[in-house]
Amino acid sequence: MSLTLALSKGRILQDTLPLLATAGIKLLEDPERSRKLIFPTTRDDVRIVIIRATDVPTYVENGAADLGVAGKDVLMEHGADGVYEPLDLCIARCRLMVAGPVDERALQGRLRIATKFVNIARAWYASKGQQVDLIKLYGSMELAPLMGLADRIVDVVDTGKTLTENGLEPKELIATISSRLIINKASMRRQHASIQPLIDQLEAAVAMSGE
Ligand code: PRT
Ligand code: MG
Repeated sequence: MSLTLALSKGRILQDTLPLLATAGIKLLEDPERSRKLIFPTTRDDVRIVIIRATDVPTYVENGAADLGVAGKDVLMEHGADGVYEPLDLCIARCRLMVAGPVDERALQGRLRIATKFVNIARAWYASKGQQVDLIKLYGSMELAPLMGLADRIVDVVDTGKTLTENGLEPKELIATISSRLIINKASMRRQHASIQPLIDQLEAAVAMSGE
């Protein structure tokens, strides 16, 4: 039996690799410099697939990958009931925020909210009993208020530089975010003997990196 781990390029890959190294899992080739999508590792029984961040929960939920690493924002948006989420890897930290123009006139009527996180935004405003119009975007949310497409955006914020440079500011904090290890439920039963030690090693690595 072998394990397939789903990761996304960029910050999640960069921050997960050092944690995997402590479990003896290293890539033989740099995915950032390759067009391949499946990568063997130094462990014969572990391979890594590189996919879009938002696709990681789908692969793991359906068992196409046994394990994955995904931002809590992505898990909240996807609805992660179908997977186990045993470990906070404490990487790729950021905040999920409502943001809007620094200079804004008094808002009237239904707010127009532009976001790629429509489920999160819907739940957030529903919890406040506020009726809003949601506008689904796939990127560059910061542009929407500047162009008059929306009053506010819901997006993840790290340094806040992107907001500032576009005349926006955080208005409300929805959640603090970090990336989580997720595991397919059937894999967890069938391959417990190889998955549990991996969780334990990653947990130790996370604890070490926090010290
Ligand atoms: O980029 P792509 O469309 O392929 O997918 P993605 O954006 O979902 O993936 P990726 O790799 O960019 O992000 C993966 C995960 O990293 C997200 O799901 C978050 O959990 C986490 N993360 C941490 C972030 C950031 N920090 C972050 N800053 N994700 C995105 N950003 C964006 C932010 O929205 C802004 O547009 O980066 C830009 C710079 O942020 P500031 O605040 O530092 O200016
Ligand atoms: Mg991105």
